[in-house]
Amino acid sequence: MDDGFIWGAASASYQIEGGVGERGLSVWDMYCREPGRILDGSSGDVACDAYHRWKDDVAIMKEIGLKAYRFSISWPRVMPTGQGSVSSAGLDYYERLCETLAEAKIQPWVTLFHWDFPYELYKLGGWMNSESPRWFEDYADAVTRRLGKYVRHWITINEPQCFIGLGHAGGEHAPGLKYPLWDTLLMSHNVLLAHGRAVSKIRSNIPDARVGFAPTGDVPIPRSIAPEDIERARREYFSLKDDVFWDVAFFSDPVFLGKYPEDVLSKYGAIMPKITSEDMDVISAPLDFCGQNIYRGEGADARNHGRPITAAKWGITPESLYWGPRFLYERYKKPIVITENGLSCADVVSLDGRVHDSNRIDYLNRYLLEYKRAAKDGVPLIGYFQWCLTDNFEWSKGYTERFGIVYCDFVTGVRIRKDSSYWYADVIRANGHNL
Ligand code: IFM
Repeated sequence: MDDGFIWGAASASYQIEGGVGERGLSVWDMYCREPGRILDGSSGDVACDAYHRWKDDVAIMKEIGLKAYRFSISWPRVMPTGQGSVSSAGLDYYERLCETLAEAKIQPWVTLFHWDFPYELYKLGGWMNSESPRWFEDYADAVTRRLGKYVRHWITINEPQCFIGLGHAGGEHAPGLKYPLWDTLLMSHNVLLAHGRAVSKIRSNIPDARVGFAPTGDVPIPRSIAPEDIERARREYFSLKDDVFWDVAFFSDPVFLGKYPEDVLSKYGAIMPKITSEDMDVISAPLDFCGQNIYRGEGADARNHGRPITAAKWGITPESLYWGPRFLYERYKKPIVITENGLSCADVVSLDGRVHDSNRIDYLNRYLLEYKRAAKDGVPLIGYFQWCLTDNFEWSKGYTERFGIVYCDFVTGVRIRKDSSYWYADVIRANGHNL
């Protein structure tokens, strides 16, 4: 990879922090308390206890040689009721983390929102409330004022597909609602406005900031490299799906191109909120990079019985890390950062006290080879964030899925580096030349 390529790992506040008594509540706190919502009946109340054990995590990151750590800020930790008063203790926590990362020469990449929406704002209508973009802007202001001297890289919002699509339309994630489409289209528009307002706020508080956002979506894999197959996959990637929230273009075209896709407007225009050109100017405030979370592709071998899958039963499709970045770069013309990629495995601690996650090494190796191929074919790649540093609370799956390169014992809080973390350390040291 180019010099300066960012090798990182990622995490999210609700999934790792715990420290629930030391912050305001989020919709995930409420959702987890409702019986039957989480597969193993658990919650993020303690999780990896990173709120108290963050120094252990930074020490491990240093051992691995990570160049960057992507983590998210808990909005209700910074603003317990989501607006108004700011908790200086909450911000102190993130400031100490950033300081310690700086000492370890690890760049912080901060995500402002990774799904833990303040419960008090939810009671006011949440993302449906037309004030929600302003709430988010005020929160972004408080965070960037305090952390601006440490943090240059910012990601506004993680995977709107999930917290709108799964959270407010499908009912499988917090807050567990099944709103009609016109409401969720309105919410999506407010989320996009919130993103745009936060971008401007970040830039006014931190003039040299580098800003992006981190949506997701499965990548159609061309059947062959015949131009017509490539074109078919490209078109499919950016066209309307049965579920509009999984259309990559639905969230990314407004942000990068300043307009909603035509197919969305023609199918749903009548139930979309009123959209003004001023709105679109706010939403399309220029970004520095195109972040994308990519885990899998679709198409190529979907009918192949016995094809390789992860513990979460997601198809293993390394080519998604070639075609996704390539298609995104062609359409949005921004340097690419993979803001999440990884897999869950049924990891165990072996009798020798170690975690031998050879499946994860194989997966990461294959995906990174494809990512490197994209670079060779001219796609500008800035970085790669493995998901995730430590095993953690995997939303409605609770602790039944382990995605980390570091094992977490959720009873004792003890961390054990998995084999993949040693392998990843070698890749980082060689800047990918050993792949
Ligand atoms: O754990 C999640 C993360 O919070 C968002 N992206 C996908 C990951 C794995 O499911």
